[in-house]
Amino acid sequence: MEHQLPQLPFALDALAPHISKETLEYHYGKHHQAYVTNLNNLIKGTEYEALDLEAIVKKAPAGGVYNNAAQVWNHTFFWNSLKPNGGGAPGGALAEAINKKWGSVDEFKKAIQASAVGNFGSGWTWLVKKPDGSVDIVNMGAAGTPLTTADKALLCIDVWEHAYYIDYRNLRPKFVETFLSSVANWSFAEKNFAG
Ligand code: MN3
Repeated sequence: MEHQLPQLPFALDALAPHISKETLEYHYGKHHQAYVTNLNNLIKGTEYEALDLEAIVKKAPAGGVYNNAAQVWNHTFFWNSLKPNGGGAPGGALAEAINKKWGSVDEFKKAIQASAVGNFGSGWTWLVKKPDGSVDIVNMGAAGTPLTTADKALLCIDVWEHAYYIDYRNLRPKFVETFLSSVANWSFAEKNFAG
């Protein structure tokens, strides 16, 4: 099957000034698009051609097919982890699970901020639901994704430099802080936690 760049769930300028239109033109329009294009080229004539995206991520060994498929899936998940006028705090059952693990939403925010800032090099910081129903923060490098683990992804932060360099230059801590305060999509995470 031919993989497509999904629609962004908001306008390119809808997250400004926190995440600029220019960042999204590159990050969505060029980086995410390139992963889609690369994946389509790599799977031509292979066993992966007939599989959907999640099946490819789960099946492909380390290498180009895996990297591009996982990056396509991760970026789509990341766009859904963002929303205009987001931030604030999670609610409902997710908030209860967060309180149980970290004591409070504020302590959780400190923990995910520290994890994302400390995720060395290019990668992803995930809030996940574990098989026992508890929540945790997982750092992954490169194209790492919870899809290949027993955990369920709830929300993610892309900490590749291309996610923040135009707006924040080298200041990843400021980018993560702004993600949490202004654009995190907690209703998406709550839905994933419930599902
Ligand atoms: Mn990215």
